[in-house]
Amino acid sequence: MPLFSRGFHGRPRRDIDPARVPPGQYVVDDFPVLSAGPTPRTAPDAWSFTIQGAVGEPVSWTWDEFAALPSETFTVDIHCVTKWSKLGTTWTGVSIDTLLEHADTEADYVTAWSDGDYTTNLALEDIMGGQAWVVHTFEGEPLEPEHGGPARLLVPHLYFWKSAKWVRGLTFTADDEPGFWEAAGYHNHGDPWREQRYWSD
Ligand SMILES: Nc1nc2c(c(=O)[nH]1)N[C@H]1C(S)=C(S)[C@@H](COP(=O)(O)O)O[C@H]1N2
Ligand SMILES: [Mo]
Repeated sequence: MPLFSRGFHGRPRRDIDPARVPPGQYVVDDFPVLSAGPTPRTAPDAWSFTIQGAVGEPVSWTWDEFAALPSETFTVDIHCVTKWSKLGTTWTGVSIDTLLEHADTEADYVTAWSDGDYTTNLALEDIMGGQAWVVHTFEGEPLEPEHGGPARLLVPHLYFWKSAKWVRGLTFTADDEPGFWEAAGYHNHGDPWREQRYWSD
């Protein structure tokens, strides 16, 4: 007999380190799907990734070329502005640092753009230095279309709307240009530790 019964008062959670949960968030075990529109289905052989805009020369990779770039497997916590957080998610993809070795720019901002017209804006300083990736694998499996497959941006230190699903490229811009949710009232930066949810935050 276990010394302590689990009882009927709710399932005890596996140990959650409260220091990993930003203010106002709760931890989920499932993986909710949040999409502003229908799920685009771009086959890998029709997929490419492009860096363009305020760059010396635009650069583009096909799926096979992208798959040949050095990749990383890493485990991070993700935080959605609708208040769920998921701890310890493992992804494989190419870091933005690796991609930017192929681009020449003096611009400070990017707009990530996706199949289905979604955009989100990011400062370069938020996506360099091992902070952001284009990922194609989740928990060792190809990323499901609902979660952004064949590939999505992952910027785990910002609210999850910055992690554009079905991402197809980055456009460098001299000025910071609000993306889809940023133009609709979400915070321009979106740091979960500072609860930067909406414009007024
Ligand atoms: N292209 C695209 N990317 C997107 C979204 C979207 O609607 N379209 N939703 C964002 C929001 S608000 C969140 S919380 C996460 C949800 O990712 P998930 O569906 O894998 O949980 O994707 C972000 N990236
Ligand atoms: Mo979200």
